[in-house]
Amino acid sequence: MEHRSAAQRPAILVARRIFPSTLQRLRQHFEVEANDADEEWSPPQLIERLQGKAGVLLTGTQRVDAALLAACPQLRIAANMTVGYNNFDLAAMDAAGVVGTNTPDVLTETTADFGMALLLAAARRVTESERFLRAGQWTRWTVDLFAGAEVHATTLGILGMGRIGQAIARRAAHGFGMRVLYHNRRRLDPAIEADCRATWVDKGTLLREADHLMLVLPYTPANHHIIGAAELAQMKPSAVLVNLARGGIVDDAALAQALREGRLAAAGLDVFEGEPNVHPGLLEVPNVVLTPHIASATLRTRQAMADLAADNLIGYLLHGRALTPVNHPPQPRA
Ligand code: 8YV
Repeated sequence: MEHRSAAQRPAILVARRIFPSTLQRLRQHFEVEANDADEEWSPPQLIERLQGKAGVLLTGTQRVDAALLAACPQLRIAANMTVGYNNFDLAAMDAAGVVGTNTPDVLTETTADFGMALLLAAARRVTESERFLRAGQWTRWTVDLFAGAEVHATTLGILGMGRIGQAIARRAAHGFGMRVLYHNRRRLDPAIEADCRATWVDKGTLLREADHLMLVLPYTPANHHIIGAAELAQMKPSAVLVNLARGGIVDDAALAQALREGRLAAAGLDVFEGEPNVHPGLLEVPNVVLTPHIASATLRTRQAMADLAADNLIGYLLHGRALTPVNHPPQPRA
């Protein structure tokens, strides 16, 4: 452990409540301002607390943009405790010389597990039938009571084939005997395709041929509403749609309408446009499983994410090297 006097230790901000063990480790290296009350700070409040801080640990909801960077001249690194980093304005961070980091790998398998959970729950009507049972409506067996959609041996379409997409493909192909089709900007290496037993197709083919569609692509302005009314219309009416990625990738209003009109069998959604608000149309339809952005939420994985974010702060501010940077500013702030 390095021992530095308070005057020598960089100051950092931890913007949301995290695990005590991670905070304790950060306190061994830094002057830490924490947010034990877990308040959600507005952009001006965040800027105020960032004064004099060289680093910040964020949970992905606070934006790091040109205005914040200009108002926080001592900030050198923003360490997200998330794999997605659409809260970073990377061009502004590059221009300001501020490094951004994320937490890849440590959440891949846990998040892929949850993708399968949402697919199975939506296809097999788990939450819908549980609500029925809890409401005391289950009085007798009937032959088609909550008969759902088949999952095993069907065709899974995966849009976005990064680490999480690949982990889902392996589960689907090896565990559920599914045929896996994927669409990604870049085709995967043939060895990875073989390991995932996945075949690249264009987006239209993916939409038309998938019995179920899983969305695991990053949110970028180009991906805004990449699944909207036109794309939903190309999908099979018997299909289940799962969104594990980010709100805004799906047009939630169009999805609610498709579900209401029976143009799609069901959906499993962990992310929403404008979350924590959920489109009222989605709350009204029974054939949708809704979860509050918890795909990475096991204690072990969240701990690993917090630790990796902390390691990025320690690595960069004390040793000049971030572990998992998402940008490389040409002139980093000193
Ligand atoms: C996070 C996520 O839990 O890593 C991501 O990109 O979406 C989730 O794992 C969420 O962003 C809050 O930290």
